[in-house]
Parts: sequence; C-alpha cells; structure tokens
Amino acid sequence: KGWRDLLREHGPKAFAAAVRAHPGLLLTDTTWRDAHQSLLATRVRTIDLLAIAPATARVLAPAFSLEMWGGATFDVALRFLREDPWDRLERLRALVPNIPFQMLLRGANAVGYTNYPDNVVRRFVRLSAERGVDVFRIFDCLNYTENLKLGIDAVGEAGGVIEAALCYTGDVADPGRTKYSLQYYVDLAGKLVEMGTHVLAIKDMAGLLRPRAATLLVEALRAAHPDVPIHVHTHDTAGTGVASMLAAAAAGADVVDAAITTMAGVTSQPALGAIVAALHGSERDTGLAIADLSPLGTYWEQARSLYAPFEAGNLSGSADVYLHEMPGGQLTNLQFQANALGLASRWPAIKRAYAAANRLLGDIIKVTPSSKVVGDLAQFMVQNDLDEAQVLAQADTLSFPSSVVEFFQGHLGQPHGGFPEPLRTRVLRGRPTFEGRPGASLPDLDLDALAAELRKLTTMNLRDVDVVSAALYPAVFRDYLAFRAQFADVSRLPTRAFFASLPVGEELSVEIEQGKTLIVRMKAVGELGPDGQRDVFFELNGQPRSLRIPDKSAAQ
Ligand code: PYR
Repeated sequence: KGWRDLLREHGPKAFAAAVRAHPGLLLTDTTWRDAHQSLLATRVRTIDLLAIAPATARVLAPAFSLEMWGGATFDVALRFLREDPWDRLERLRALVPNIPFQMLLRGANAVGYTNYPDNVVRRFVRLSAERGVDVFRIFDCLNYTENLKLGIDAVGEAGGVIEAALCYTGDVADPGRTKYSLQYYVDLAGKLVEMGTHVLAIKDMAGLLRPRAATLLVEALRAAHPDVPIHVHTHDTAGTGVASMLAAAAAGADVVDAAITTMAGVTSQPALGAIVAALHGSERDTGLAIADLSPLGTYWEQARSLYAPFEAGNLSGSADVYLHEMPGGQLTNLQFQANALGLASRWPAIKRAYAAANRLLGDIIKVTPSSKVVGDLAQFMVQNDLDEAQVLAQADTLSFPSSVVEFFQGHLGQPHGGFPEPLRTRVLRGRPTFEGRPGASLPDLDLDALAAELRKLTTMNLRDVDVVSAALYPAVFRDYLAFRAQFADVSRLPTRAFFASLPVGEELSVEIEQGKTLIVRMKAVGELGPDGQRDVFFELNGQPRSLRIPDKSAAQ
C-alpha cells in the first residue's frame, strides 16, 4: 500500500510517524508545479499532465508526493491558459489515486499575491482538500508566524497534512553575513512545531542552501525535533542542488524535492534521477529504479519542446545566485521580461540592483510576494539610474513603486528584525501602517453575495469552487467567465494548436470527451474584408464548414 492509503486510513499524525520511520530517502516530484513554474513561466497545460499521469502514478508509486498545484499555477491557468485549475486537480486526481498530491500555499496570500480575508483562505483550503490535495506546504514571504498561523489552522481544520515552511535565505554556514542565523531557523522551527505542523519544510526558493549549510541546518532541526519529518526544497540555479540534497539526506532529512531530469536543473529542482542514482544501494536508497524513470524523462523532453517560446534558457543558471538571491521562478521571469523589452544588456545591472534593493529593504526573505517588492525596487533603480546611496539620499522625494510603499506600510506583515529606518519613515511620509497581521483587520468576504453576483454574469453552472476563484482573482475570473461564454473548453486542444494557429492543410484531432473526437482540417482562409473579418474554410469530421471570424492580427 502507498503513502496515500496510509494517510487516508490513519490520518496526518500516523502518516508523519511512518515517514519518520521510513529508512530510505523519500522524494517529492515537482515536475507538475514548480519545475515548469521555474523553467517555462508556469505554462504547462492540463492536457500534457493528463497524458503522463497514468505512467507517473505507476513509476512514482513509492514517492512521498507529487507537487502539482498551487503557487502560480492557479493564476496562470485562468489568466493565460484559459483553463480551470480545479478541473486540473480533479482530472489528475482521478488518474493518480495512489500518490499524495501536494500544493504550495502562500499562507495568508493563498495562491495569490495579496492578503485575503480569513474566511476566503479557509474556504479555499477546505475545497482544495476535498478535491484531492493531501499535503499543504504553507509559507509566508517574510516567515511571519502570524500569517503562517492562519494557513496552518486552515489546513488542520480541513484534515490535510500541515507542512509549514521555513523560507531559507543567506548562508547559515557563514554566520555574520546575514541576519538569518542558524539560531533564527531553529527558533522559527520551534514555533511551527508548537503551532502543530506535521512536517517541517525547508523552502530554499532561490537555491542558496549549499551542502555545508544543508548539513548544519538539517542536523540542528533534527536534533531539536527528532520526531518531526523534515522535507527539503531547493532550486538548482548554481548547480549545487544534488550535492545539497545528498547532504540534507545524510544529516537526517526524510524527504527532498526533485524534478524529472528533462525538467530539472538550473532554476528548477535538482534532477530526480541523479538523486536516485547517487543513493542506489545505500541505506537511504529511494526505492526507485533508474530504468523505470526513463520513459517519464523521454515524455517530458518532448512535451517541453511544445513550450519552447517560454524557455528562459540555461543562461539563467549561475553561481551569481549567491550574490543576488533571486528565487528560481522570479529569475526566469525577470530575465524573460528584460529580453522582451530589449533590455537584455541591462540584465547584469538588474541582478546587481536586486542585491542593492534587498539591502535597502533590510535584507528580507525573498519569495512571492516579497520578492516582487525587491524586483520592483531593482527595476525602478535601473530605469532611473539610481544606486543605493542615491536612493537613500533622495528617499524623501522619489516616487517609489506601490509595492515598495505597501511593504513599508506593513501590508505583507512584519519582517524579521523590523523595517529599516530612517528609510521607512522617509518612504511613508505619514501614510498609515499595519503593526500586526494585515489580514486581522480585513472583514470576512460575503461569499453568498459574491455567488449571487456571479450568477448574473454567467449561464454556466456555478460551483462552490468558482466562487472561491472569483474571491481570489476577481478580474481574472470574470475575464475567464467571459471567455468561456464565447468559447468551448480549450483545455482539450492540443498544446501546439493552443499556442499557434492551425496552418492550411494541417489536421487537428481533439478528444472532447471519452471516445468522442473532433477532427478539424484547415482548407483555406479567405481575403480580409473591410470589416476586419475573414472566411475560414475547414472540414469538421469530414464535413465542409466555414466561419467568418475577426482577424486579430489585422486589427493591430
Ligand atoms: C510561489 O509562491 O509560487 C513560489 O514558488 C514560491
């Protein structure tokens, strides 16, 4: 029997005890979430996950979990892929009944970028657990325990496995370099265990946890909490990921994150196959066989090529990460944006400015959404040609990005060691501040009133999960509803057809439901009319058809 059966039959506490007792190193495969969030701008579509789900369920049956939801996937699914994230969860769950599903929950920010009312976070977590999420990794972007508590309590109430995270920054093997000492993490872990976490996660979102630091940190946490499983997450940005995960395993970590090798490396997680191979035959043997992993690697090599336009490329990997400390997902995103704006030559300056912005903000934990504050300030500095000393000198008069002002107001919570002064006072210029947990002063959202309002907007059957989507992403969800009023479920389109148009002469086959397939063959495209429309001639399952549709490229 697998871990999921054990969890369902005996609950999170017995599950955690069994994980602690397990001799081998357990693995979480992040291919379906963080790997593509960090390599391909989160663009991997449900159809490409479904195709490999049965094989994954078989091959990775001994895994601790599959990380497959949360983080940026929720927003990107609705906003860019025009598909429903809840459908993704349900459809994958149906194909993978045996392996625990894991999601990333941004504490009081749920799967968004701002603080939500407590009742929205609670409802979101409950519905996620009901729809099939088993393990919830909960973090706060400032390691602010008041914010973490909301997520921890919500997951506990929903019956999920609580995996509260220490977000790791700096270098515990180089004391004095940053304010995040070994003792800081040990104290934080103590609070999370007291709050009831079932598993302790070390969330190294930038890939800063070098092997020596992994040994020190895991040993210290293991000594303080002999009964609590430790789960380590890293990014392979500098290339030290496998070495760090092996060091963590040797120091007593129970679970580490890795990705299928053709979706691993650089800003993604370290390669799963490499960790399996490195531990083969040792007392921490993972129980997985390299030969069995091979088909998954081959599949992802091909699937990844469909997303080539979103590749940041291997250039984003570098030991520079120890200098700028940018999280994996943000690194590829900022580099992608810089290239798109023709600012590729400014990339080294952006990385230097990011480090300077972090110092100005008081050396903060950098992960969604605090990493955005640092990134916004860095871009502001590069655009306005300001160095650190100039920002300090001119702080009374500069128009700082709104995310920076809001950070100083306390919208994200309180950073370790407090806000840097006098910069805070000079940026705020008398604006109001939050001193405690920002969500504590947000009134509950009336979800019934929201449901009633949404029903006026759509003829679709509105589910409880849709109301939560609308609560989390009001504008994005309304846009999605408008799209769905016009188009069928595009999640069923093959990825090549979704991202590009179908050339004349080519055929597209779409399975709209089990055993029901539409085959579209493009025959011809007519002249552009004065109304900006064209006739499109095609065959649908062999029958000639035509449609007159607006040509969006002509409108530009
Ligand atoms: C996220 O919040 O999406 C991260 O991956 C940290």
